[in-house]
Amino acid sequence: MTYENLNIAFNNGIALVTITREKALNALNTQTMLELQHFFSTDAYNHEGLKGVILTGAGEKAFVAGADITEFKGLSASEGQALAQRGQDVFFLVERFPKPVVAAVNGFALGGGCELAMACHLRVAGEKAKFGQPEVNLGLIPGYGGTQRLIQYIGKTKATELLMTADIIGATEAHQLGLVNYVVPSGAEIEKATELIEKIASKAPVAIANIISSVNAYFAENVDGFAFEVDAFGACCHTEDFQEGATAFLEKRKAVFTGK
Ligand code: DAK
Repeated sequence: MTYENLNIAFNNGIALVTITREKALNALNTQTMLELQHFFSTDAYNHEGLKGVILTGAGEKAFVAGADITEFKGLSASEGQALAQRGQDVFFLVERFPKPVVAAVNGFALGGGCELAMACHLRVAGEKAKFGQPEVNLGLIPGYGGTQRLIQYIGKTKATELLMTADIIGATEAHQLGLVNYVVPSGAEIEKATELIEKIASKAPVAIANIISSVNAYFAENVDGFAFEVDAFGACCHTEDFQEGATAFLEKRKAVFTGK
């Protein structure tokens, strides 16, 4: 696929994916969603030695200022439902990607942009970043998982308030609420995200993939997370990396993992 709205740069095993609709504050139109879907279902899997993915927005103003409002005027109920389902499916691809996906939030993360950041495994916010779910201002509710993931991150009390008031919060408050992992000076988001991915890349890849799926299992419908963890633990025991990790500990040396 030729990407029109994503710039993808692989550097030392890290994919830096930049949404490049700066004039529209990187709003998620249909094409951008298709490109994200394609990347997280094919190219990201096909890149040998990938350590992780950083998602960010072009320019200094916005990570993503929401779904593209110009596209969803006049949708029927069934069209809206179909669009929400497709969007949720794309964000599940991000959330279920077996390597770390870090959002480098460099500005507005509103509506679908906040939802995209929440679908990532970790979030690094620049100090000028702003978060919110302002859909009720448009007579809508979040459709890409925002009502669910916001509660998962910050709890029902504050999430309900933000969802109903459409209030926008800054990076420091987002950090205090547990919505973001780190706040860094503006411009240092990608550096911090890279540091996180490099740290995670020094661990056993199969274990990391099983952390991601086990954490996701906590929130999945009809899944016993504890039983899931037992199976995931078993899967790790079966790996060469577990043998290497345990042996390296006993030999008092640093483990060298191969992902097998
Ligand atoms: N969509 C399209 N264009 C957008 C946009 C958006 N979400 N946000 C900004 N832009 C465009 C503006 O229209 C403007 O375009 P031009 O006029 O220059 O052509 C350009 O980006 C710069 O924006 P502003 O001139 O407004 O810049 P300011 O600094 O004055 O304000 C702002 C920045 C972020 C506060 C403001 O742009 C703003 O309030 N933007 C909208 C934020 C918002 O409400 N986001 C959408 C949340 S709703 C659905 C599923 C999901 C969703 C919807 C439906 N279905 C399944 C149906 C999700 C919806 C959302 O995300």
